[in-house]
Amino acid sequence: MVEKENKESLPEFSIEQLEEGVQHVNNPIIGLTPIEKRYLKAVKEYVQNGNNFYFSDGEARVEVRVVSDEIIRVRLAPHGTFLEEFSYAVNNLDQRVTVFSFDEDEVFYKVKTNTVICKINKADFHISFEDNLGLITNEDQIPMHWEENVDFGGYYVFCTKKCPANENFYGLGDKPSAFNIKGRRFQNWNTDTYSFARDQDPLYRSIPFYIGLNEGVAYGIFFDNTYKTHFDFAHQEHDKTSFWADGGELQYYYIHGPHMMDVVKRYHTLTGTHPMPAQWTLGYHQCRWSYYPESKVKNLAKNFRERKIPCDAIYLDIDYMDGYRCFTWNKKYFPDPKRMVKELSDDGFKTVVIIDPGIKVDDNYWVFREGKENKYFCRRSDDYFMEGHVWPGRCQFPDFTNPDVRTWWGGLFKELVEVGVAGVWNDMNEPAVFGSGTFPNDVRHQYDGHRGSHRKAHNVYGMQMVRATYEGLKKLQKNKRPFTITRAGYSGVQRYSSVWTGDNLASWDHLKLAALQCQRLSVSGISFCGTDIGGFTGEPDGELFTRWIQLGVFTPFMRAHSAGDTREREPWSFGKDYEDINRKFIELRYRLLPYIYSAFWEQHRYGFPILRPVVMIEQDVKLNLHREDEFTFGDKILISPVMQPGQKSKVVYLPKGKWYDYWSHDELEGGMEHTIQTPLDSMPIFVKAGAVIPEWPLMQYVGEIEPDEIKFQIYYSDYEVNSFYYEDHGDTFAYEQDIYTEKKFVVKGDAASLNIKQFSEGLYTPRYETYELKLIGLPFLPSKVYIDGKEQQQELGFDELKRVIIKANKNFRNIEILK
Ligand code: MIG
Repeated sequence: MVEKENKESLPEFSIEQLEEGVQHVNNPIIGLTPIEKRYLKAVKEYVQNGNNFYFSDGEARVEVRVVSDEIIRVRLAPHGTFLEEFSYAVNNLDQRVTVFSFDEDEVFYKVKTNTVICKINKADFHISFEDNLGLITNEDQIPMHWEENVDFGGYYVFCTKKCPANENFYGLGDKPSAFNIKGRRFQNWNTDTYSFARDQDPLYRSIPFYIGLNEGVAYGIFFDNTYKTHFDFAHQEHDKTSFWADGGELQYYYIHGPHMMDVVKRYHTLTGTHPMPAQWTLGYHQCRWSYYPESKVKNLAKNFRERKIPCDAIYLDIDYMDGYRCFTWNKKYFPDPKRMVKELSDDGFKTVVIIDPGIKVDDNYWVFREGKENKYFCRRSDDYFMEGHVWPGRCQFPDFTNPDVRTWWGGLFKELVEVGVAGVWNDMNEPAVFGSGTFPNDVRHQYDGHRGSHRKAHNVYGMQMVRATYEGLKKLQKNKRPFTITRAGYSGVQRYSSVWTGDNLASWDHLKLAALQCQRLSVSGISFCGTDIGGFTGEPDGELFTRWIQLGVFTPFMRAHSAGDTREREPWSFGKDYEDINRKFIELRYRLLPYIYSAFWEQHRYGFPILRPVVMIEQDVKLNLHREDEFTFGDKILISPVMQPGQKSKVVYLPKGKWYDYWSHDELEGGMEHTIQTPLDSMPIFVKAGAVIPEWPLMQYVGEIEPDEIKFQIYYSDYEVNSFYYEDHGDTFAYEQDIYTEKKFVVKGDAASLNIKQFSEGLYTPRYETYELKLIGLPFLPSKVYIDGKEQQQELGFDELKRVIIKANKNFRNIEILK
């Protein structure tokens, strides 16, 4: 909880100092010892080995690896020897490379693919990247450099790039700062930051990946280094961008664009995407620190059902455990957990429980004994156990970077799974320790056989914990999709878990930060994210809570949570008026679930981020570079949450094209701003013309009703638009064996007709037979409808919302609607 200055962090170098060559720096650890900063010198030779190219200045070597047509990796070995190939983040280094070639002229060596040329300047070892038309997208300002670390061994490693005047930057995970991060400096060191403030840095996660956007052309840099990393985006000097680390290898991936979307998709090809979540995990979740005893939990469940507010999951925070011992139950509060979980489940509620990494030092506690006997707990450099105080008192901590420990940990969930627990919430895994903040640097880790101190393992500790949890649940739950949430993480954590943004605050500024952080996480590879709706600490009033619920509908993970010392915080806690609006919006979430689920498929399968800030949609529009209110969920629904008290109206920018107001169906022209009325029971939501939006009938929880019909809202467009719709079993891994259906709709109209085509792919057969199609925005009253060539005898007329409703078989291929 306590924010602690990390002693080994470097003093702020001016980049001038870095440029002068050998430096004498006041190192905070060892006093005034002179430390030499070394730079790459002129290139003397090169060697090729397959898709790896090695350049040497006589001593230091640089590897340039062609990973794919659009991704090139650069590594530096100060004395010629590279570290062993290993990454927790990258799970697909051997991608398809079609053609690459090597070339040299007087000035440069050139490694070329179909789309990128990596140039190495022979005289000064500057590395640059350009596209196949010769446009330089990214180039070194000074050669890569390093500084020996006499205390720990290894090097501090540095890379400094040019920053053109009009370049802007995005990404970097969960930073609670303006969306465009130009002019800022950040570091990555996972930190428990209770009640964090705007611009506080670092927070809980380390995602050393950013997107540069200059004059409409984007590229990405993924600095795959688990040590404390630092990024300076033209903060210290307006024309330079630097990134550096306190250890490890200078190893980064250049990811070509030119669209931000391409960059993010390609980043996903390296680090993976989130597996398909179980459908229920996309419903509304209710959490609090803590709901206990059992009667309280049951009463909560009863309230949801009686008040008819949909809800899928109830969380048990740390008080369900016996003295905060993981994998135990407090039998006074929960005498028969299996029965309770079953009763909740009969009523449509999943039970999710919290787990912390700290294991109580207690020889009468089986988890501690097993960990001790098997030597699974972390140790200090002199072999003492790493001990620290957390909720249970004195604790030791499993070394999750050891694969045996991960297997053991995964198996510990056996009883919880037998009890019927449906999901596991991984907290405190930065790791957090009371007092000191986290582990000391000398703690040793197995690091999957690559060994390292806590300096190297700190930022991946939480990711490896949730990985162990995920993999354990996957085994124990047979073919069911595990549900995990984590607070800490490193790049690639999306393969194992969803993420919440940690201990935020009940304030209007934090509502803005929530929208910002979720957009940023989404473009940084972590789409399945959400915030504590209402704010963890402090007291929201009804208005703030309701506006947060509205934003929550459009965050991929939707959970209300609150600290133990706050007043009750359920959708009905602020009186009937608020309750009604909260219900209306939670119902909207449930109706949109098939659309939301389809967006998850696009993320899982193709690497499209779920939330897309407008700059990602129109990166060449100047004003978009700093916009942070408007974003889309998937590619068809745009929202602009209301984030100020008492706001009656809001100016909203819509990207080019035609849009419809979700509520009124009014048509709006994009490429401009509109003033939208924002009474509390509404929020600005827009749908792209041509969109086909699937909707479920209203349910109180996922699976309550097996729909006998799917409704689609079809928004008229006079240009062609594609939409995707995905279906599968909703809770198994059968989709990995192609048991799913991916549908594509193509919509195009003109003044007197509308054509809808459907294409279908995959092996899944849903139970329902028909579609109800609601046609919105038709510029004519139809008189004839043909489905697959047959004229239909359906009544055609506008309803009160100017819609025409028709029915069709789910397998239709072509619908013609004529004036
Ligand atoms: O030291 O488990 O961020 O969501 O409710 C606090 C109690 C520990 C921090 C989490 C919060 C959770 C709380 N936890």
